[in-house]
Amino acid sequence: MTAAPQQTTAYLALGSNLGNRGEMLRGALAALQRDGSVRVVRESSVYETAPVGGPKQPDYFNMVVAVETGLAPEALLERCLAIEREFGRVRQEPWGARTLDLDLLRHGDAVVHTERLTLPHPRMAERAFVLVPLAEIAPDLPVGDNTAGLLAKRVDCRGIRRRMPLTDWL
Ligand code: ROI
Repeated sequence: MTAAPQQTTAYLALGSNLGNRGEMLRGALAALQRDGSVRVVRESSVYETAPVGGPKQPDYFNMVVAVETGLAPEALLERCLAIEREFGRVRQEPWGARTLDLDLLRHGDAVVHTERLTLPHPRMAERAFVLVPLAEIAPDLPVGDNTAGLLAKRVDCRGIRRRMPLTDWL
């Protein structure tokens, strides 16, 4: 028996605005947990959100999950990118519509600045479609000099509609 690797709590943001958006989110969570190295421990509701930035495109489904994982940040990023590919994401125009977007927001207290990965995620403090679901599951989580809960109260929430927990709804 080898000892289980040190577990870290990481936060992931999921988004989809093409195809069956709910199925995409649910499939992504199943794929993440497939080999036992990632376990979803908290799940926000699903929010339907107006697109921010980019070309004209359909509304998104967004949610945030907390996971426990022994994977290091780069390995977890690789896993997210592989699942995006599996769900048919083709990176076409930047900021354009996508079947699945899986972003790493935080990995414990890791601070990472590499070409592929910046942690904590540099834009999470500005994005209502991330802050609102994040505040639902982790209001005290630090985001910059603030907390997710405080920032979610201040951010412009127009265009963010709470749907329901993924499990109740599909
Ligand atoms: N807008 C919303 N509402 N949700 C997203 O997940 C999302 N993702 C993006 C951009 C194009 C910035 N806009 C988004 O990458």
